[in-house]
Amino acid sequence: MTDKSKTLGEFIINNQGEFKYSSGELSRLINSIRLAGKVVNHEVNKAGLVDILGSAGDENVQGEDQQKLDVYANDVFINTLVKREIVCGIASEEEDDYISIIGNNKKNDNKYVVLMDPLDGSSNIDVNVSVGTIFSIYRRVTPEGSPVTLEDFLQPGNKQVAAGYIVYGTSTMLVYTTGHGVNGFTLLPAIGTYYLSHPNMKFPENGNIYSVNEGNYVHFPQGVKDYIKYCQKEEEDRPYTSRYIGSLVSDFHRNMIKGGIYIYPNTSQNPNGKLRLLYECNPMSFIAEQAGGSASNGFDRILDIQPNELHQRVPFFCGTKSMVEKAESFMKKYKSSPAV
Ligand code: AHM
Ligand code: MG
Repeated sequence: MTDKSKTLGEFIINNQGEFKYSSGELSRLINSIRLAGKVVNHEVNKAGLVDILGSAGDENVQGEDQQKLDVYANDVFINTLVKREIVCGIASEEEDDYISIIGNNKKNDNKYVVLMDPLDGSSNIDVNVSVGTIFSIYRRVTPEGSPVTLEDFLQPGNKQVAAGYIVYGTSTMLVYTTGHGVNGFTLLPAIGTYYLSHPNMKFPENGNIYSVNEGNYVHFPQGVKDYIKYCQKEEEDRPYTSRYIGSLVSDFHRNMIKGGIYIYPNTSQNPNGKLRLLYECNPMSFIAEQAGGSASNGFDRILDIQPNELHQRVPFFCGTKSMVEKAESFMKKYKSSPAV
């Protein structure tokens, strides 16, 4: 069997031995995410056909409008994980607080917690632009069998045991890592099976794409302004190409395949940036590093940040290693100056 005819199900079983404390629990968990992803994919794909678009009328905990599909995706992932009783806790970008899961036997022996952004880039849904699900998995740090606590969720990204995303794009792909490289699987919708289409994904050594919302330029820190000017300068292999979808999963996915950097910096209005450390930046950083890339807050490695709250935001520079290092070198010039 060639690698590419391998299904995700087969891949999970074949690679189960890679997990240090393998008991099949993590494999079952990834299987559940695969299943929930298919359900969400089905709904996302018919979004233009049914009356499901528009705001659900609620705001999420960050005060942003929730689209109906956000709510739907959040429910699908939570229900799938809760009903199958394979995690002890869940934290979601769409929930105010974490969820502790007690099994039917009123005891929970599961070892893993999941943190997720069930539908990232949701402002793109009603214009038919790709969106994605991002997930991050940790072993709990509190004793098994007891309810989870905040401590189980506030772990630095370097403690992740697995992370991944599903991109609902021109085709739907699930890309994930368990710390042994990154593999991408494409969904064949007719039969509902994911095939290993992108084994051992790696950022190309050099990149020439920069992805940043340049409309916010005036509010960027001087280091980012200077880096953008560097990207645009006619010299050596530059100017680089600018590509910004405004959907993190899609921007990251393209940059990982073609070579590029994604930046969401701190701005004068948002001193910590926009993206969430636990639901977006940590999982993407784990994947980036496993694919030979790099991720930073402009100064330090994202995966080494000790989180202090669930919905914490952080500036994000992620992609081809040499490009992230270059951007950091511009940031460091102004380290002692005010952020903006
Ligand atoms: P969301 O979690 O509310 O969807 O926000 C995250 C999204 C990212 O996918 C995207 O890269 C970024 O926000 C775009 O923000 P902006 O519109 O400010 O450029
Ligand atoms: Mg998001």
